[in-house]
Amino acid sequence: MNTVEHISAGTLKQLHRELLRIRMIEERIADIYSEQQMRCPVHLSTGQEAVAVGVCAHLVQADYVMSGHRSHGHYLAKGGNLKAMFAEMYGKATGCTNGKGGSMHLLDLAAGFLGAVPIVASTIPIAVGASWGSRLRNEERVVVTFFGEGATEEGVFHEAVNFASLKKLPVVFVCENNLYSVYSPMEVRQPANREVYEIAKAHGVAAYQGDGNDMRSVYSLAEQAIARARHGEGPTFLEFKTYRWREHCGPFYDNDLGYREPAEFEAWKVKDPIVILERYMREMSLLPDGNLESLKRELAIEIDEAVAFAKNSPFPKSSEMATFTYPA
Ligand SMILES: Cc1ncc(C[n+]2csc(CCOP(=O)(O)OP(=O)(O)O)c2C)c(N)n1
Ligand SMILES: [Mg+2]
Repeated sequence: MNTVEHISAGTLKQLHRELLRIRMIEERIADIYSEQQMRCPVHLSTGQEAVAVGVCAHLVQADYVMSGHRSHGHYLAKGGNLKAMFAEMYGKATGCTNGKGGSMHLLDLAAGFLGAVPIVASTIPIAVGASWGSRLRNEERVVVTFFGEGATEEGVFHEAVNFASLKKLPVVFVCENNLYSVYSPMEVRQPANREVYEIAKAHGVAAYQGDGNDMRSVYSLAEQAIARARHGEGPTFLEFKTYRWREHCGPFYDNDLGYREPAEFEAWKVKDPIVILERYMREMSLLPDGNLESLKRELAIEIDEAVAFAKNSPFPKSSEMATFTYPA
């Protein structure tokens, strides 16, 4: 795939805003989690946000996105409602799944966010099925499914990629390879010298690898993959190398557990996707310092309002415990 060098100034500013927004939202979650009012587990994507933003920038409302346990960035980048997300995490009736799902079951049909499910790899076949269903109904849409590299170790991943390849479905498989599945590094899970994206190639799917911390790399690869899908050229698999900063599950850091080296962590922190994008934008004179402070203030107010909305919302009624569940 060619790299597209030119991204307009307006687009760069939008990408930067969304990147910063997701970072600030998840950092707020980390800050307030210890209040113990948010009782669901949280899997933060701090450090990985550029993948969500750079991919979803090419989607329209009618397109579908699905995700897994680490889904906040994907939900928000697809246009999910922030107030409904916080309310969901507080278990409130105003939450995007009526307060019954929590962080790992976000869903916003109005935004085309078809849902997140924490069973690793489970949404990959659902996304492919949604795409097949759209084809049968003559509805034109691209479906993007986000997952970690651990999901490629589940059998259903292969079945789903094979079927999408066979039917030339307009699906983009987006793998965020953050090097770990919980505490297990790649060395103990997959043969040496195998690249994850090569697995998709074996199923006859176009597959590419990019730098998940470089917004421009993500944006360009996603632009081409989504254009291929829209033009009937079939599925694409994109593997983005990236790194989760915080613990696998929860608001803290877990480097003290010893499963990853401090030097590795520090090297990835230097590659902060926000720092990389801001450096480029400053070189292009697109980011005066003053503007950044007012942008941060504006985003902080939006987050304050969403948290207050969530805290002030009612819990679901006990008489509604079984609604929207199966069997109801
Ligand atoms: C089928 C299944 N097996 C195991 C788990 C427990 N589990 C939750 S997240 C996770 C790690 C997944 O790693 P990866 O797909 O690389 O995503 P990451 O957490 O790194 O973003 C595991 C094993 C699960 N939720 N579902
Ligand atoms: Mg992983």
